Amino acid sequence: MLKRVLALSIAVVFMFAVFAACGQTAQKQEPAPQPKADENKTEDKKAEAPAPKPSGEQIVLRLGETHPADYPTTLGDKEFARLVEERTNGRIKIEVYHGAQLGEEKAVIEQVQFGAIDFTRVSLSPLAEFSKKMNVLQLPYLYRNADHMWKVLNGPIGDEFLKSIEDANFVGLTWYDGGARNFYNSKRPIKSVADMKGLKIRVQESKLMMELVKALGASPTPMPYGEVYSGLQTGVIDGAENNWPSYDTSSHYEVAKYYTLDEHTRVPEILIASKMSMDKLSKEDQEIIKQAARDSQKLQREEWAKKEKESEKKVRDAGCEIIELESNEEFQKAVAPLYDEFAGDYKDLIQKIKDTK
Ligand code: BDP
Repeated sequence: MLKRVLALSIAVVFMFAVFAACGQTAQKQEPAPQPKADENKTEDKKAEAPAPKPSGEQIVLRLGETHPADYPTTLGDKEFARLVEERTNGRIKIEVYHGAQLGEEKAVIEQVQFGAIDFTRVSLSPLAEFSKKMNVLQLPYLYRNADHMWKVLNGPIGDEFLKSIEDANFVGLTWYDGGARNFYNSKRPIKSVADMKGLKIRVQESKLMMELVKALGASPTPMPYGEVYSGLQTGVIDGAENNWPSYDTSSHYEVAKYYTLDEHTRVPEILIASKMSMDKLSKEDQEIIKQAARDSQKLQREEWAKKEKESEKKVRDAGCEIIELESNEEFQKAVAPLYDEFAGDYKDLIQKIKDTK
């Protein structure tokens, strides 16, 4: 709650600063007002290498991230920030606010849209609500495996999608790994679609994810990530769905021990900038930022591969029941109608994705 109030007041103060600065023609941006540093944040600061001496006016930009400080996406964000700072000799500083300090994903995306927050790393699911075509890239069972997904994302199709969100006032910077998502719950092992019946499943704030859960016979409850643990604990929801690292680091495995490897979606993570913030920078600085984002993907994916294994081991050791399906065909069939519903206009594009080798 306190976090929310804090995030809201930062947003209000920041909006005021943005409006106040509107009449000015200068390119420079004043450092944004800072939230009170929490303990983690203080640790972060200590851990950072000393910043290179800035030459001239320093530009301070903010990046919002939902995950904890050592989560693979946060490490990717920090690598991005480090590269930008290094390549501009400290002239552009990007502060990474992890742990949803700036708010939950949907609220942060809204603020990025009107320039109150400069960058965020989010899941594609909530972003697709702002740019519907993005739903294509999170269709269930779209990619054959992780390699296939990376060929698509790092090729011309992925580039086109990054560009496509400019219409919604975002600049797509790069993709990060988010693995495959699986269902988990506190009631019973899910071994077939029939076992999903009647379960209350939390979903991201995404229409496609709601319909996916409905198609499997369960009842979807959209909810911000930060509220899921208590939702499971109090029985407001019976389950949710996520990849290994999120199942682990959110501690959901403690309160929902049945985890079924159905791999219904591979939802890419995406790093985006506010178009309003980018437009205030010179072309050269925009290029530095875009390149730094692309270059940060390597570290994020390495960290992801490590974390996936660690998290799997951790939740198995903790006694969670992991259900391996002989085949997920039954799940695939049940969710197939979503292709027409969410991507009916993009049949050729879907074929191109499927044909990507
Ligand atoms: C995680 C994503 C995060 C989402 C979260 C969720 O990394 O961005 O917020 O799932 O389910 O896998 O909301």
